Amino acid sequence: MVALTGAGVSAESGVPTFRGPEGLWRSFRPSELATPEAFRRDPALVWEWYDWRRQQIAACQPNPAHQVLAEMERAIPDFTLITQNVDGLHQAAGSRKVLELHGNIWRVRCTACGWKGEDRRVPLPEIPPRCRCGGLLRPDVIWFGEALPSKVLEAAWTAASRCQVMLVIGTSAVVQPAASLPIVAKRNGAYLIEVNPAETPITPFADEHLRGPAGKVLPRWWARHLPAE
Ligand code: BJW
Ligand code: ZN
Repeated sequence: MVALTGAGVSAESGVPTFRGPEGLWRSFRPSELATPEAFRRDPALVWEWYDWRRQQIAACQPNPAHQVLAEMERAIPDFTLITQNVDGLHQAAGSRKVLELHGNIWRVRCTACGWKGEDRRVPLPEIPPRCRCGGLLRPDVIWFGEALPSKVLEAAWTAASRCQVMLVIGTSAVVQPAASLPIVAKRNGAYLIEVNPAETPITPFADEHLRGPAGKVLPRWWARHLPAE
């Protein structure tokens, strides 16, 4: 079993989604904040935005959807959680193995020496933050036009092509290559269940569409499908 999550799974925790009426992209232009070009042009501006989002996320707790996914990992022997989210809320809920396709907002990476590490300070004391080597640090997330971490993508692709059931939760399924994973699963015979209050490009391929907020819908679904003791 595979679960693929997107920003919608964290919406009920208070983390803004990207698209939709209250999404981040209503107020901010992706090309000015979430591309390598934007960072080269104005690292301080990009870091101001990430520092603000880190402060928002730091105040958020996992919700019942994150918790149920952590329970699924404990209950189902072959379970893979793939997330597009960078907020770390799956790990905070107790999920141990999380394939993070788009990185993690709590990690930084040096643009000069390649050093990577965790930095959970909010707000950051210095913007833009610098590495010990003097190089500019960047958030260790994947921006538009950047390749996804190859090992993580490979593991996600393999899991998607082998799974019998895929849950697709809280993603608008428009950002590639993540949006192809449900199609890969379906093409290989998986049963596709979508959890989302809205329709997405995946809906026509889904065997079931559980319409509603993940924090309500997923615990109910799980209660009905709990594996026997
Ligand atoms: C609820 C809910 C509730 C609300 N319960 N649900 C092929 C075709 C066209 C374009 C491309 C293509 N291949 C690549 C591209 C370009 C691009 C792309 O896909 N663009 C499209 C937008 C057109 N892709 C890329 O650039 C990727 N890189 C790449 O392909 O590289 C190729 C390459 C190879 C080799 C060398 C070099 C390059 C990288 C994509 C990186 C995405 N990055 C971001 C930012 C991450 C860092 C950060 O957080 O700042 O990732 S963008 C943003 O979108 C973020 C998300 O992870 C991602 C997906 O969003 P998600 O999770 O789906 O959220 P929303 O907001 O869109 O949807 C929320 C959903 O929740 C909605 O459906 C709601 O209804 C629902 N919801 N409340 C359940 N309570
Ligand atoms: Zn460095």
